[in-house]
Amino acid sequence: MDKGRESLTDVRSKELFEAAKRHIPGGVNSPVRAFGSVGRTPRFIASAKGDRITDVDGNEMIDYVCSWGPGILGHAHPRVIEKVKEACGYGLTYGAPTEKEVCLAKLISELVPSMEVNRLVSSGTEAVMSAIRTARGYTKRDKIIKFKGCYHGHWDGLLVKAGSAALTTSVPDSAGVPADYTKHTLVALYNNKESVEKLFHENPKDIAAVIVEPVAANMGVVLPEPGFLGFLREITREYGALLIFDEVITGFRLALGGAQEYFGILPDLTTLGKIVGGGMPIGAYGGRREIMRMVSPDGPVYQAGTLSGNPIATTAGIETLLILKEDPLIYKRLEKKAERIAEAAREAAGGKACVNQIGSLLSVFFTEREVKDYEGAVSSDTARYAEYFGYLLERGIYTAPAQFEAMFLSDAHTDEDIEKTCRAIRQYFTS
Ligand code: KE4
Repeated sequence: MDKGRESLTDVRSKELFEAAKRHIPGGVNSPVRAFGSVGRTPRFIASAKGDRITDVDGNEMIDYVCSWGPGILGHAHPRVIEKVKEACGYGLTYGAPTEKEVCLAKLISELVPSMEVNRLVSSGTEAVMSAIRTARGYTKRDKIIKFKGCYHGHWDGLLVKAGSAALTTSVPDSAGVPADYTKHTLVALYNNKESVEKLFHENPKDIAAVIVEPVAANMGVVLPEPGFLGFLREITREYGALLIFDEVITGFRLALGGAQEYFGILPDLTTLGKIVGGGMPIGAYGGRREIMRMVSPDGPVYQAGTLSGNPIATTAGIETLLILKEDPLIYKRLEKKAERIAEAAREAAGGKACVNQIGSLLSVFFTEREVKDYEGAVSSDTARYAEYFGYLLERGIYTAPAQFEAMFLSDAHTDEDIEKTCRAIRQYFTS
């Protein structure tokens, strides 16, 4: 048996996957879960606790997906579970305002001061589409700038790719999205100031907002070049457009106040998801009062949601944020864990891979180039990544099942499991 290879079966996962494919598109409720880009049967998970997940065949694995970010405290944190169980006894949803929504709104404003006023929704996508509608309502402009390789959920207007005319035009990047729905979406290049300046010069009075992942984590982890976020802050101010930080991943992860605290750049609007719900479905968007008062029922921008701010989700979100607030040293601990893995991978890869890491986010790119932008990211050898993923999976390490995703650390990752992971990564690169 290969060093560290565990006797893993996936018989039950295979059975469930076949059954799932008969009733669910691709057998999954979100495409990345299908393991398509790593060419394997997805593991159907039965339970999770701390930094471990256990699949339906009984394989226990160290989890670096953490449900794509929400799991910053580790799975099934006792305090969160206890509060959620208690809340269930009072009913699951009322469709009416509750004290917990006031509590979470105040907590979000306290931890992310630029979100003076915020609205809860049920996903990051909903937060993004609502923030953009608000920006358009506030500025009375139609165009939006997004960045190639950044992902902001599956809202029609942002499912775009650069059109034939270089970057200035965009065309739908999904079937079912009418060209009309993307004609106001302009595509720039991450970390490329000139591509943004060009779009503003061509559309000086038409751009409602620039939306950006302050740390790109959907082309793999790509850090903003020094000064890039500050540049976006200035050019949007200069042209009267709003700056939207999509902090669905970075919110409460890079720092308690998210990327805007980490980099010291304040956007006009922020979108949140993942951690804000503590594992339950919550998204949020917010910003200055003068902008958010555009939102119904205060203002003319309509947005609504049956389960927005429901008492169970807000319970999980509040408890998670309180735990993070009570223990700000968590961010140093998280960063150290990620640094250990990044350093092990960098050393073992010996230039054969590029490892980007910031805070508790990291990606191993199978390219000898430095990955500082979209072009660098897509130069990666995705077949090598799939092989690396399988090597780790067979040794009980569950990392992102796609090159263009991030690895997530949690406070529950033990030193022993981090060391086991570093050992397996070293073995991969030297095997
Ligand atoms: P949701 O609608 O999936 O809650 O959030 C959309 C979203 C918005 N903004 C950013 C920066 C995001 O990363 C996401 C969703 N992230 C993906 C992972 N790359 C979720 C995983 C999935 O799609 O299953």
